[in-house]
Amino acid sequence: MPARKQSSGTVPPGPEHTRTGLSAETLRQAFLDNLFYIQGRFPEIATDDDRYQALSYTVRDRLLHRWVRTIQAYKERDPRTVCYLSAEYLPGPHLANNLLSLGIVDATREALRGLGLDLDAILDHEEEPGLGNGGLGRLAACFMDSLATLEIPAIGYGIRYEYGIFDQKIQDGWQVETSDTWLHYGNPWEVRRPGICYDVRIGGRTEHVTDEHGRLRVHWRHADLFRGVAYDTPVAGYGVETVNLLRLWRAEAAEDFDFTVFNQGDYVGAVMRKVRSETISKVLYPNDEADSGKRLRLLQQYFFVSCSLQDMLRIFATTGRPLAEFHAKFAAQLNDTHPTIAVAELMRLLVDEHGLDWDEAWQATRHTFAYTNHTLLPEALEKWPLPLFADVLPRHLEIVYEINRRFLDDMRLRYPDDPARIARLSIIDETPPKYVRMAHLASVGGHAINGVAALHTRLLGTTVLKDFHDIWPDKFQNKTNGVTPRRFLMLANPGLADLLTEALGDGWTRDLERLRGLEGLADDPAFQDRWRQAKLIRKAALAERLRAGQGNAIDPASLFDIQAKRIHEYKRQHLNLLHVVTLYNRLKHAPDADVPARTVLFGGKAAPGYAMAKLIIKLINAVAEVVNRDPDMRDRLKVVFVPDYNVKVAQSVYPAADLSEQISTAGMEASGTGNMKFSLNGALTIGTLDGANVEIREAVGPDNFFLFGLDADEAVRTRAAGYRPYALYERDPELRAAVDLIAGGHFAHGDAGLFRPLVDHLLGRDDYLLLADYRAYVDCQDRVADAWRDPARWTRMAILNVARMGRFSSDRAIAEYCRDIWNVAPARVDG
Ligand code: 7GP
Repeated sequence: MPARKQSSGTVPPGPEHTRTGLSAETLRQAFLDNLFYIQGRFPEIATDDDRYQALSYTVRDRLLHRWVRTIQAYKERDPRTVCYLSAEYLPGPHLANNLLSLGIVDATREALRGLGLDLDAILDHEEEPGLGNGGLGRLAACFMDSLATLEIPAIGYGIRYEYGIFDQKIQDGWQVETSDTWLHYGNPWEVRRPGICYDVRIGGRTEHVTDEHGRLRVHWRHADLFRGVAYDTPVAGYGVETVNLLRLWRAEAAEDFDFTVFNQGDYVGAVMRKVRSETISKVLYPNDEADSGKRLRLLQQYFFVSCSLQDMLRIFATTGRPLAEFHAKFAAQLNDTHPTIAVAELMRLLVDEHGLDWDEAWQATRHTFAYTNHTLLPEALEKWPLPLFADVLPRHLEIVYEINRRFLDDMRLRYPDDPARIARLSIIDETPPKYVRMAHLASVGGHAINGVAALHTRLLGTTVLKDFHDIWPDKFQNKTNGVTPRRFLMLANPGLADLLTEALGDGWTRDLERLRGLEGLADDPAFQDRWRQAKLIRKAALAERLRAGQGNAIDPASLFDIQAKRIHEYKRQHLNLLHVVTLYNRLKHAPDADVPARTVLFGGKAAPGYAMAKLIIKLINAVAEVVNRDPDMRDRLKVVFVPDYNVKVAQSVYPAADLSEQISTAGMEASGTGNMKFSLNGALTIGTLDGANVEIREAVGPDNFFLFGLDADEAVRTRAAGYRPYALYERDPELRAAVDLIAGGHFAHGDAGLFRPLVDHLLGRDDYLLLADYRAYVDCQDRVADAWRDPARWTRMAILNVARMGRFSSDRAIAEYCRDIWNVAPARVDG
């Protein structure tokens, strides 16, 4: 660990409290206490899990102390508070991160060593909360880390899924999904708050009545009632006293029994109703596209949003301020459209339940919310079929209609002769059966709209949300994503982190721009040596992990060429494979060729219903099977699929990479964040001008980035000009050979049918322009190989990459959100 404030040195002498003390001795005592009093065990018979739990409770006690003080400080000072509304969070394992935040990694290691225990073995035991699919959920977790570290008052609101993202097994080369039982051993990091719970109503109908003052009131005669109970997880800032709150909602039955049913003697029926309520927070939907039309998904969204807003209103009531000032207390961020029903729900709560008039409520609502868009893929833009929406949320539909009526009336004044534009802007898509367009609701109902990289924000304003950009150009902002250097460098790559601290001091951990100080060392041979040494250690560790898991022997000295992210056609794992097959063909034809040894690693899950993505996984494994046992390869080419890619695995993958594959079709990856994590760990990027790659290349310098392929505008033009992939296939012998080998069944034990759907798509439509980019990609990979042959040159490039990654810290991203969107300031918590 980088040398930072370690407890043993800073705590004054004298007896320490066993629940707050930070010295090795106190930690050891607390650990043994917890082993005994929480787990009911003594060291000789304790299991891995007992040790993990005992240590986690030891750390949790220390967090709670700061947590309570943070809440007290916020209560006294009543600061504006960020509420991050997100259906997904992918925090990764908690224990190591909390040790790091508290500055007690070394003390804990020492405490355990005294008992003959190894901290890393205990850390390895943690089952991570997989409460997200990929980039969007991980971004939310990085943001929570940075909010706490920057001492910003913040609450993350979401859903406590009982089953998170599925576990991935590979059987016969195919992905097989098994259920994620992350709560099986209990979760020491959460505190259940039975007292913080809210009723959530759905269905039924509305009644419009005039009250005794002649005011029109709406009564919602709901059909069903659930209850959401808060589960709180502390989120500790790094090197500060702040501990913020991640509050996830679990669905329960509003009453333990349905008494009308019970009275009729149907005990089992009454219990079944309870079970049905709990299904709302049972499982995370595994697609990273929208699951349009899924009633349960809409219920999940409304459920967590309603609980969160009711919670915000409860907190607000304690300030004694008038409700029309709600927005002065809270800045609520909509993490994509999943929580967007919040716009209608806040209106409902303010108008129907709290009696505000519409205009006042609308003013508060618009100033509360802001919307982040994470994708341009049309299939991922959420729209709810109107009949479903009306059935589940009849009152909200009325509110959406009213919002839309007022909005479109304004727009008709602005565009009197343009009904087509009015139809495009409308929150309601009139195509039968009609839909509610959630991105439109978010755009109308908030004060800011942001994309997650410069290119993505530009495309958002010129394509998907162009009509909104025309009316409100100032509402659009760019907020390029960032990643936390704590988890993804300090925790994941302690060797490199130590080297950086030695060279620069430890200021970079909270001010990543300071990495720039490395530039002067880029050509220093001694520093380069140590740099390579640090990289080699992580590569050997990953190799060992994979050997232990799958029996794959891979050579740490080879070039580790890694693509790790969700499997999707637009991310083009199969373009990477076309390169692998091309290398394979070259080596088959010239077995003595002098090529540097390469290990190509893939990791990632495919949505269970996405057949083509699953076929790509099968193809990766099929190619691996043939390539890895072909003696002609002589260990110069290896292909490995790393199963069950999650945050924990990612932390061992990023530090081991030499080459980072960021090869999506230009214009399709909103930002990417893996690209930043790889680069921050000293991998060089081969990539297209897509998402944040554009800015990464700008930052590290074009000479230190392997660029290839069409840019976003060229991609559009290529498609418009009548793209014919087959002609490219015919023209390029290497491409043809690679495609033919796959099509002919070489990787399928002779079965020419297996990969036919994939090949047919490439030769027929090739929506993601693989063939258009193939030649540029393969040639660029040759340049990669050339650079790799020259270790001094490669290492220099790697050092410069890390030196110039400062702006991709999520601390920078969060500081921008605070300044430009949320208008919030730090509230320091004193120690
Ligand atoms: C992802 C984007 O695909 C990725 O490019 C970006 O870096 C990340 O969000 C964070 O902004 N999108 C999702 O994960 C997702 O689920 C559907 O998008 C709404």
